Order: sequence, then structure tokens, then C-alpha cells
Amino acid sequence: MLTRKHGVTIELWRGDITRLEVDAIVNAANNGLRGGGGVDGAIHRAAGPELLQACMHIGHCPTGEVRLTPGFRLPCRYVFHTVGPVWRGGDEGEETLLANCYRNCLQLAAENAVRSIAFPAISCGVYGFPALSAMNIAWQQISDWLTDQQEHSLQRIVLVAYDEAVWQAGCRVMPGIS
Ligand code: AR6
Repeated sequence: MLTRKHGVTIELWRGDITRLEVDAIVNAANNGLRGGGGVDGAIHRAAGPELLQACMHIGHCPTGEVRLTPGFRLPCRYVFHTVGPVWRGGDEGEETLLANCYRNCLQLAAENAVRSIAFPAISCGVYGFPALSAMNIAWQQISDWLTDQQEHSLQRIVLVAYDEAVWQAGCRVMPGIS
């Protein structure tokens, strides 16, 4: 499923993010950048042990922020490690923190001349964020960011739906071709 905004192609794609040939993929990491399960585990397995070494060198990443490493054995050039919020019912700033993840990744992409970037559904697995609300935030942030930016390098943004709940939520949130 695909749409366009300000000349940028935005896709909802079903599959494993580690297989995508894009300039940068986003990892849904933890504050310690120590690897883990879910998409984090898949990215570390595909990238090889150098990725964990690079993450350990960086150390810590606050929730909502992002840190960059090379992609090592992945087909992408960069991995953007962002830390989504743990869902605690919605009264602890979770929506703002998730929005920060998307905005900070887009900003980092522009700073590194990234033309294509793929996002997993940050926080929608172990961290328990409701998929529909998370996909709404993702779409809103991408849309607002593209509207705000006069000039940037991005040509393609992929929202990766790995599970059915995220796919269904993405289909509801993404507008048709415009
Ligand atoms: N490609 C794309 N998306 C995936 C893949 C994949 N290979 N594997 C899982 N997903 P999660 P979180 C989806 O739990 O909720 C880790 O242990 C998955 O279906 O990976 O942000 C970290 O170290 C879900 O929709 O991330 C942290 O401790 C989405 O990715 C913690 O989990 C996010 O699920 C972060 O939790």
C-alpha cells in the first residue's frame, strides 16, 4: 500500500525490515542499546556482532531520542536506534515520546542525506503501545514533518508492518494515493 506526500513516497509494507534495501532502517531499541527480542533481535542477528559493539560504544539512549550506527552486514547503510515508550495506559507522556521517536529519526535522516528509510512499529510489541494509536502518530508525524521541511533528502519512507494488528492499523490510517 502506498501514498505520496510532497513528492515523497510513503509505503505500508508487510515483512521483515532487515530485508529491505533502503539507506537506513530504524531499530526499536531499549535505553541500554544492548539488543533484545523482537525487531531489535532480528536486526542484531542480521547485522552481525559488530552492531552490538557499536551500540556498547554509544552506551545509552533516552526514550524518544535516536542514535546512529552503521548497518554492518545489513543491506542498509545505517541503523537508527530509537527507544520508544513503554505503554502505561497513556497518561505518562507516551504519545509525545513516540512522536519524538519519529521526528528525531526523520531529522537524523535529513542530516545524513538519507533518501530512503524504513520504520518498524516502534513500541507496538513488547512495549505494548496500541497499534492504531501508534500508526496514527507515525502517519501524523511523517505528514507534519514533510509539510514543515522546505528541503530534505528523503524520497521514500516505508512503514513496516510485521504483524497483523499493525498491518490492519496501518491500512486504516494511511490515506489512499493523493
Ligand atoms: N521486522 C519488522 N518488524 C518486526 C520484526 C521484523 N523482523 N520483528 C518484530 N517486528 P518490538 P518494542 C515488529 O517488541 O515494542 C526489544 O526487546 C513487532 O511485530 O520489537 O518497541 C527491545 O530490545 C512489533 O509490531 O519493539 C526493547 O527492549 C514491532 O516490531 C523492546 O523489545 C515492535 O515490537 C522494545 O519493544
